[in-house]
Amino acid sequence: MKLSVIIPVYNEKRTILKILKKVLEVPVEKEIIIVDDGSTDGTKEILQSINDERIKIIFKEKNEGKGTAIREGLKHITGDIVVIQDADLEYNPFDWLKMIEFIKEKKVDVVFGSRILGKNKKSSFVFHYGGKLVTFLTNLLYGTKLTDAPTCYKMVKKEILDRINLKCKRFEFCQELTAKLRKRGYKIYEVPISYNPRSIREGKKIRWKDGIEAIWTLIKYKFID
Ligand SMILES: Nc1nc2c(ncn2[C@@H]2O[C@H](COP(=O)(O)OP(=O)(O)OP(=O)(O)O)[C@@H](O)[C@H]2O)c(=O)[nH]1
Ligand SMILES: [Mg+2]
Repeated sequence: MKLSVIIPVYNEKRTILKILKKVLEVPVEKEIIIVDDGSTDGTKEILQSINDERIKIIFKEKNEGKGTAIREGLKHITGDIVVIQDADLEYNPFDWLKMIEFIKEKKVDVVFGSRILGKNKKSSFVFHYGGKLVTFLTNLLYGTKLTDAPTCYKMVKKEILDRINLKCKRFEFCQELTAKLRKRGYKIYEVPISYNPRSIREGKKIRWKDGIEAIWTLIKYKFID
C-alpha cells in the first residue's frame, strides 16, 4: 500500500526542511508532493534548491489557500492512500504508521488521527475550544462520534477521494472532506496521535474567521454537495 503525502506550504522557511527530513525517515512506501502556494519568505527558494527524485514539488504563482493547494496536489497522486502533512512541526509523521496499520488490519477506508485521544498539550484557548466546537457540530450534523474533527491527519483511500469533488479554497478543506465522506456513507475511525501546538507568533496562520468558515462549511454541505 503506497502512501501519497501532500504537503501544502505557505511561508514556512523555518520548518520546511525539518519536516521534510522527518517525512523521508518514516519507513513506509510513499510519494511526497509539496505544493508551494506562492511563498514570499524564502520557502520557495529553499524548495527550488531541492533535487531529490523522491519529492515532487509544485510551485503556484500566487497564494490561493491551503484547500486550493491540496486540490492541486491531489491531481498528481499515484498512491493507494492519501494523507495531508502540514509544513510545520505540530504533527509527527511517524504516527502514520499506526494509521496505516489500522486501515490494513481493520480493512477500513478512512482513519483520522485524534489529538484529543493522544492526550497532548492543549493548544491555546481559542484553538482548543474552537476545535471542540467544530467537532461537536460535525458529530451533531453528520452522526459521527469523533473526538477531533479538525485534525490535519485525515488518511483516506485514494479510490474514495476519486469519488469526491472538492471545492474548498482555504482551511475549510477539513470540513468539506469530512462532510462529503459521511454523506457518501463512509465510517470514520480515529487513532490517537501526538501533537505539539504552535502559536500565531511561531507562524500559525489559521484565524477565528477560519473557524466561522469551518462552521458555515459544515452547515452548507449538509444541504448541498
Ligand atoms: N498552500 C497553502 N498552505 C497554507 C496556507 N496557509 C497555511 N498553509 C499551510 O497549512 C498548514 C497549516 O497551517 P497552520 O497555520 O499551522 O494552521 P493549522 O491550525 O495547523 O491548520 P490546519 O491543520 O489546517 O487546521 C501549514 O503547512 C501552512 O504552511 C496557504 O495559504 N496556502
Ligand atoms: Mg499547523
